Amino acid sequence: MVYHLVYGWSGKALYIDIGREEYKKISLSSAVLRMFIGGRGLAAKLLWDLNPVGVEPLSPENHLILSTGPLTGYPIPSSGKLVIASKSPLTGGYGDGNVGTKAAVELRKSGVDAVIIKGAFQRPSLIRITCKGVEFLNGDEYWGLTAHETESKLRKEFGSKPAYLYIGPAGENLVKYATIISEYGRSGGRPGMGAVAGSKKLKAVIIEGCNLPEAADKDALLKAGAEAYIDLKKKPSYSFWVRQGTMSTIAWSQKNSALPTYNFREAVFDGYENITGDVMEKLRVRNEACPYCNMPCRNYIEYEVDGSKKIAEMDYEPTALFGSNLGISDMNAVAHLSDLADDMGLDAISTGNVLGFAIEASQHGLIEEKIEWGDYDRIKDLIIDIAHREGMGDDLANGVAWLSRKLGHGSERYAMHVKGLEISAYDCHAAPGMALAYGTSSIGAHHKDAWFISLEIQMGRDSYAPEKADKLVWMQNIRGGLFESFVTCRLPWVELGLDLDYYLRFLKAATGVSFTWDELHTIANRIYALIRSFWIREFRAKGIEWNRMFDYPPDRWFEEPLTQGPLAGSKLDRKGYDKLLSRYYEIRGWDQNGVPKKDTLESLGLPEVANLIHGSN
Ligand code: PTT
Ligand code: SF4
Repeated sequence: MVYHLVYGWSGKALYIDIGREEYKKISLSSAVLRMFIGGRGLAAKLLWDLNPVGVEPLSPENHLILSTGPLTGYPIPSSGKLVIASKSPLTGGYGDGNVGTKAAVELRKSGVDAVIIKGAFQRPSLIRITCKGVEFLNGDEYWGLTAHETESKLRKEFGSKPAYLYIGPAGENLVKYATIISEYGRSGGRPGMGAVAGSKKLKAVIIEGCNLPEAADKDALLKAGAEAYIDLKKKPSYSFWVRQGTMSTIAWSQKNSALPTYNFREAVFDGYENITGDVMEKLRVRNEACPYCNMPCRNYIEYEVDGSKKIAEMDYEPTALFGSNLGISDMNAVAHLSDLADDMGLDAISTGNVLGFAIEASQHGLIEEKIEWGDYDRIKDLIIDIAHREGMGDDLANGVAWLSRKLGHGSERYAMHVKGLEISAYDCHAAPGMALAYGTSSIGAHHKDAWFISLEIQMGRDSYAPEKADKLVWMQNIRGGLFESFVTCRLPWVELGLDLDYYLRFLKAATGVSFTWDELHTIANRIYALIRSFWIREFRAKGIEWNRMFDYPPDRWFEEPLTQGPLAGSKLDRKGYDKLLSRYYEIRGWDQNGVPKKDTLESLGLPEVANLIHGSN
């Protein structure tokens, strides 16, 4: 294969067939890198090209991808991020997640832009990636360990220099929303990337690199990075951000009737004041940053559980989903449940949703056992049972879409998911634009692609104006398309308002390419069209034709108005949502079933995708 010299990228991917214990480096052409950039874009392209159509997600033929982008690991704000992607066992579509850890930097230093893992080990194993190559190691002694135990044992055995990505019991037991964990509390890959690793009997990836890829203009990169770091520190919200990070969102969501409460039945919670950023701040013992970040938001608190003191990392989403969504108003309890999710290797958002659904279903008599809101002890045990697929946990491990299909009796109405992925922590009874963001996100209901509700508050909560769809596409392109492909943390822009034009400078200095915003938006449109096509291709392989109903949020938000708080009486309007969705498709160049049109795919440089989706004539 021809190797194209490119700055800012390595121009290579490491293809590891773990079933055969073989590996090779493959070239990534400069054309592909320029069309998809890296991270999510590159992962989507690799999955489209390499995965057999209709592959069973938990079979050896499904590929697990770790990918970085041309900005990852350089000395610019918050560049220590990595994408983990695969076909999802939870949704059957494209799935990915983002982890902020040293693993991102070590992977960049290992001489490749992506690692592609195929096959399955016969017995529990580890892989070690260094600049010299790949080693396949026995993992028997690691299988069965929790995530925290795994990190500690890896550090003891391999030292503190390498970085580690690994699964907990949930991944081993193929829980459909198991994630991949790193540095004890970083969790990535909500739609079951941990289960994909578990199905391959891959307990951990150890990465130790040597050199970052050469940048086109190192001095310009250092200069732009240094300016951006200084700018960030001068931002008015900087000091509040480093004190509370994402935890300040609890009070914000309560104030704005967006805090998921009792399985998204309500959007305000009576006990919210016990789980706020202010409470967290009082218990905080330290905060940490992902690599190259000068606005640390990883807040650790000391809390008490069963008479002993422990440390947990606190973020908004797990706090809301284990707190208000389950009727728990105690910071110690929420901290312990969040830490347990990390230790088990479970996605906290999906776990909180599944438990909320189970409590509600039990109250409707659909589950034999009566589980009460706020029953911390039972909830704690259920999390462990889910991770080990024991008792009721075996069913709960399959996610709310599966569960509601099994239980029936109208429970689909309050199964809070889109395309099978459980909803993250923003209630949308009074937020049609945010509902559309969930409806059209690339992986199912996740706020990663667009935290639209912040803009929606300025645009009018009850408005269905078409501008909301226009703005949503713009926001998705930047967040879900570009930050996920650069790959850097988006929060310097989202939370502190770092000027986006810095990223043009970073890209130019890293790659030598003078990207324009027009070109970058075209790239993002391409990534969205390719990911949508991936879903369509995989659903067709199961005999399901794609239609717009896949882009709808759950019925609860349309049918059961809020009964509490200043927005009591609010619910979504179906016709209004439908109009917004139609407008969204129009802007993206997709037909009214949500299928990218043939000429859209062709104009985005995806003729082979157009042929597969629409036929060749
Ligand atoms: C992310 C999702 C989020 S998004 C949160 S809190 W958030 C939850 N965190 C979990 C956790 O912790 N433990 C656990 N067992 N499950 C969890 N599930 C949830 O996972 C995260 C930060 C945060 S904190 C956010 S908003 C931003 N996300 C970014 C992103 O997605 N892309 C990007 N380029 N930059 C981002 N910056 C911020 O990173 P997923 P992380 Mg995570 C304990 O993984 O699958 O993407 O889902 O990434 O390293 O933990 O950083 O209020
Ligand atoms: Fe990590 Fe937070 Fe910094 Fe983003 S802002 S890089 S999530 S510490």
